[in-house]
Order: sequence, then structure tokens, then C-alpha cells
Amino acid sequence: MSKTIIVSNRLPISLRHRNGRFEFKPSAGGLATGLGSIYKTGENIWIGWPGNTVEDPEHRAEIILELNELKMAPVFLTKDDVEQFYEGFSNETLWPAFHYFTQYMVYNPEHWEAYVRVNRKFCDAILKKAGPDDTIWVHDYQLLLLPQMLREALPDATIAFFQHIPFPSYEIIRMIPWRKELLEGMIGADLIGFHTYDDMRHFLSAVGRITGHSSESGYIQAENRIVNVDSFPMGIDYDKFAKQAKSRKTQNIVKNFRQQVGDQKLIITIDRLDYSKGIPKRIHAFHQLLKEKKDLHGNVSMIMIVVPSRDKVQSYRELKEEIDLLVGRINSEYSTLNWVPVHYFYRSFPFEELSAFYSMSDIALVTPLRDGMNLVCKEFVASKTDQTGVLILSEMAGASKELQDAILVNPNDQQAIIDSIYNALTMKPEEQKQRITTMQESLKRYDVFQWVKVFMDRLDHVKSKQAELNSKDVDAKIISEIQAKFKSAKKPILFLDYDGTLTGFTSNPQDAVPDNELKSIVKGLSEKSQVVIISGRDKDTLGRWFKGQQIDMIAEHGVWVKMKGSKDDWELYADADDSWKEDIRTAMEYYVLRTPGAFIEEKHHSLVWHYRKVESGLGDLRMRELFSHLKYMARGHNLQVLEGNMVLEIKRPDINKGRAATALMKGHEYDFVLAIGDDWTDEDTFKAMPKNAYSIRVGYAYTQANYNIKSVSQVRNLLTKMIQ
Ligand code: GDG
Repeated sequence: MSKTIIVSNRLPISLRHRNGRFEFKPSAGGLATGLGSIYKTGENIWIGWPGNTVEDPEHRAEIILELNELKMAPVFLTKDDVEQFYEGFSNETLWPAFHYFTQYMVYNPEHWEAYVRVNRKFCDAILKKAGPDDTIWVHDYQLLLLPQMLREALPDATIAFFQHIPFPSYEIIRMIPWRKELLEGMIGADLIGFHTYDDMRHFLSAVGRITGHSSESGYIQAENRIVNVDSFPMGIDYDKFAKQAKSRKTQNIVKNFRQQVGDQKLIITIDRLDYSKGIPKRIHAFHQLLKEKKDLHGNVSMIMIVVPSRDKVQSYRELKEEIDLLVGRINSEYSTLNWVPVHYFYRSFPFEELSAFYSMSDIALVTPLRDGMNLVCKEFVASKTDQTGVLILSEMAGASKELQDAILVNPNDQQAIIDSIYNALTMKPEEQKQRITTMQESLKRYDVFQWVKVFMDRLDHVKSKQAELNSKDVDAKIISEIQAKFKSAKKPILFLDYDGTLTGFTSNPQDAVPDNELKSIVKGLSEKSQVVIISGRDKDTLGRWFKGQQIDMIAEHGVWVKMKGSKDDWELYADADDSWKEDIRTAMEYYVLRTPGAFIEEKHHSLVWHYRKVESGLGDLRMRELFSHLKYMARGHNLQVLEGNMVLEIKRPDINKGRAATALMKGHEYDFVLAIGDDWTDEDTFKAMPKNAYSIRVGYAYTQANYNIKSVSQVRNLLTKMIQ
């Protein structure tokens, strides 16, 4: 039976070596709780680094055994791995880049090598446990290369990836020297999840620009698969927080804490030590508020919990010093014997106490400068079981997309933070209740268990979609069937599209001249069969490129035809009314002027607007604009607007490849018909084919053809086999 393997850099445990023994403490983090339902069942397992460097083989063996009991398996990292892969590439290159802190980015090739090496280490550890049909769910930015490494070893496995931190704009990604490798690593997965739609669209844009893979509606057209990219905002274990907040244990702690701080208003802030969390800006804002509103002195305190993290990284050490200084300054300026403005803790607390802090606080001030999601704000809302309290939330946190009833602030706008604290302090209980209730309802519905379920359901969906496309794949069996039928056929015919089918695309269409290999394939085929090159190209180019070949040619989607051996020139297949062209050309020229790299190609019966050489993104944008403009104009002229591969073509609707192919076959009885094409102008050819024909579409798009084939080189491979 197939199993599920969860993979993350850190295992959800903490490991301590005490009195010659290892102690294992399972972590109760959100992810571990959410995934508990998965890795704790059946043969499933969680693979990751236990968090310590352990070199002694005996110690390692002991850890392996103990972790096995907890349904976990370790990947051991050396001191160098930790320094270069974890602290280095992960936390000094990817973390700052992905959170838009480019000033902290380190570009160190040794760190990169370690990143590759450790991803490979994870891959090897997984391969020891994984079978070919298993599901592997990889988590987060430390393991971006892993999906592709796994794909190479286990081509049929179900591989998913979720990124917990933001995915930045292409402008940032392009700065990383190893950007292409990173993106290709991720594309090894079948499903790639992010917290928000913004992360997802940044990723798709980077993939398009850097790897050249196109995408449509969240599906990337990878080498031989489709890869789905989607947003899955992560939830929390809502009931756990709500229940804990009501528990006697937590309420006793609240009572005890309250006795110590008195009846004042409390603002809670909880973060890991990180520059992305905006801690200094928040202290500055609170300082300024106290400066402006003397009446708050003695009546409001901030409880600031900073959880130690990455303190070996220089920028984190500096941040810690800055926070110490700022808190020292504010407290020394305003403290009295019975009031402290900021209660500052640089440590973490047990869950019951954390819950008490949430429960007793009037305001949660969550102002990261960037955050993938941010769970603290959700945990605060879930813990407010009496529906009092106000959440102030940064627009830069992924959670702000869901928690629209929070007071949303720009964390860089000090005055906005000050105003929002003041508004929160004076907000009426009815309004607090209404806002908290709305947020609680949505958090309850979309909790962490639902998040896991939705993600896993989507993964099933992608796999079945892939299977549907694969079932039409031209595999070895189909190739030999085609070979055999072609060999025994008495009167075969082949319809072959040119660009994207027999040859790849070039940025200048006139450069896609047939190479020697192609010429000899066409020659070989034409000795055994009637061959029709059926293209949207103009007749002069086609005629020149295939001069001397014993083939038929259909040019301009069926406007012109030239039969093999005909001495006469091209024959017009459709009458020639091109009085519409002038108006349309004027409109198209306007879009050429506004779009560097675009140009117009004039064919006998159509006008084509090319945007292959236009900056990606801009080309799509202008194409859409022109598309609707032309559609509007087309009505008056009875014309058809077609979207091709990086082109927009406008032509008469009664002229298409299918019509031309049908006319060409009329009156003949063929016992073998094959049609191959790559875009939707070829769909007309496929539709016109007789029932027993082989129709094949290049790429993995939905099609009327009965088969899909991966690439131009696979097409050439098939045709070569037919003439062997
Ligand atoms: C990354 C992304 C994304 C904090 N102090 C204590 C304590 N915590 C727990 C909180 C919360 C967790 O730590 C922090 O989670 P966040 O989501 O706020 O932040 P990151 O650690 O940066 O997480 C983030 C997340 O991944 C999930 O995808 O939301 O954007 O950066 O659960 O409760 N827990 C205990 N004592 C503490 O003192 N027990």
C-alpha cells in the first residue's frame, strides 16, 4: 500500500542530551498538529532534521530508534551543513530575499553548494523509505530543490510542496544567481501551494520569465506534466486555542497575571526574533503614542514576547541589541514604581501561559513588515472566547487577506499604528464583538485540519488530471502501432503543421528555417506517403523552404494550396476579398507603436500581430487589449480573431486548416491518416480528420486530437521511426 511522507527541514520535536541520554519533546506547533492526522497513521512517516548535530554513530542509532517510535526519521546534518545550508543559504539568502530584505542577502557560492548537498541528503534519506507510488509532501524554503530531485528518482510519485513564507516578485527572485535551479527544483512537484494569491502569482510570473514554462489558470506546462499552483491559507487548531483559553488552568494563570499588572489595558505582541516582524518600528510607535497621550501613562502596557531564534546570524544579533536598547529607553523614560510600559520577555512560554497572555490581553498588535501568513493573530482571535478584544494587523501579513475585520495597518506608517492603537483602546464593546465574531467564524471553518484536507484533495485532483492527459500520451506501444499501420498502408496521408510541431519557435519567425534533419525526415516520409505541410505561414516562405520536396503544401491556414509536382504556382483555395484589411491594420499599428518588440505580418487572407519578442507580461497585456479591440471590429467585417502561440491573427472565419484538409482529401480513400499540430488552429485539422485517423497534439493541453506528444523532438523521433 502506498504511504505518505511528510518532509520538513526540522522535525516537530526538540531533542536534548541530558545525563548521557536523549530526551525527545514533541513540538505542539501548528503544522505538527495539522499534519498529525497524516503522519501518525498507517505506515506514514515524517522525515527531517532533529535540530542537533550528532556525530557519534551510537548516538545516531539511538535517535533513529527513538524517533521511529514517534513515526519520524532523522536526516543528520553536520556542523558545516548547519552553518552553510541552514544559517547560510536558507537564512542569509532565501529568507531575506523572500521577505524583501535585499540588503541582508548574502551571495555565497559555498552556501549554495551546501544547499544543493543538503537537499540531496534529504532526497537520499527519503529514497530509503519511499516507494514509487508514495505521496511526499515537502515543506518550505529550505528544501526548494527537493521536489525535482525526488521526481528524477521516482517519476510516478505524488509530490507536493508548500511554501510557508512569502514568494516575492520576479524583481527580487531575479537577483538570486541560482534562481533558475530553485524554480526548476520546485516544479518537480505536482502541486505547489502558497498562503496567498499574491505569492502564487509572483511564482507563476517568475516561472514564466525565468524558466520559460507557460502557465494558464494556475497550471504550469512543465516538460511532460502539468503542475498545479494554488493558494491555501493555513489555519490553526481553532478548538485547541478556544478550549485552552476557557480551561481552569489558563484562567488561574490569567487571575494571577492580572493581580500583578492590575486593571490596565494590555497590548500583546508575540514574535520569533526576526527583522521581518517589524518589532523596532512597533516599539517606536508605542513610544510616540506615550509621548503624545499622557493620559495613557499607568493605564496601558505592552507585553512583548520575543522568542529566541537564529541568534548565530549577525543580522539577528544586531536586531536583538536594537530591541534591548529601544525597550530600555522607553521603560527608563516612563516607568513608575507601579507601572512598566513594556514587559519584555526574550524567551518562550509553555502553552497554558501563552494562552493566558492571549486571553487576558485587550489588543494584539501584529505588525510584521512581511509575513507569509502569521499564526499569532489567528491564535489571539481564537482565544478571545468572550468576544472582546481588538486585533491590529499588518497588511503585509498573509493573514490580512482573510482577517478583514481586524484594524489593518501599513506597518511602515508610524502614525497609522499610533492611531490604530488609540482606536482599539477606545473601541466600543459591541464593535469589538462584531469584528471578533466574524473573524472567529471564518477561522473555525477553515482550521488547520481543513487546510490539510483541502490541500490533499487538490493533490488528488491534479494527479487525476495528469492521468487523464497521460492516457493520451504517445507511448512506445502507440509508436509501434503507428509504425506497423503506416508500413502496411497502401494509400497513407500525413498532415503536418510546421511551427511548434516540426520545428521549435525562434524569436524571429523567419529564422525557423528547416534544418537538415527535418529536410531528410520530410524527404523520407514523402517517399512512402502523401505529405501535406499545413501551416499558417505565408505561401512564399513555405514554398522557398520546401522547394524541391515531393510534398503538398497548405499555406495561410488554407488560403493557398500547392500540390506535389504541380508546375503551376499556388492555387487559391478561397476567394480573395481583403477590403477589410486597411481598418484592421490601422488598429494593429497603434498596438505596435505602444509595444516595443511587436510587429505585424501581412498574409494574403489575414493580418497577424506577433508578440514573441515583447517583454513577457506586457505582451500578454497588450494582446488581451488588442483581442477585445479586434473582436469588436471583427463583427462589422465578419472576421474571426484567433489566439495562436504568441500571435493574434485575424482572418475570415470560413478559412481554416480543417476546411482545407477536408477539401484536399475529397474523392480519395486513405487507409492511414495522421495529423500533428501544436496550437488551436490545428484543432480544426483534428476535427476534420476521419474516425480512424491518428491525431496528435504537441504539448499537454486539452485537445480534440486523440493523442498528446511531449515536444518537437518527440515528434521528429516518431516520424523518424516511421521511415526506418
Ligand atoms: C512561518 C512563517 C507562517 C510563539 N511564541 C510562543 C509560541 N509561539 C508560536 C505561536 C505560533 C508560532 O510560534 C509562530 O508562528 P508564526 O506564523 O507567527 O511565524 P513563523 O514562526 O515565522 O512561521 C509564517 C508560518 O510559518 C506557518 O505557515 O504563518 O508567516 O514565517 O504558532 O503560537 N508558542 C509557545 N510559547 C511561546 O512563547 N508555546
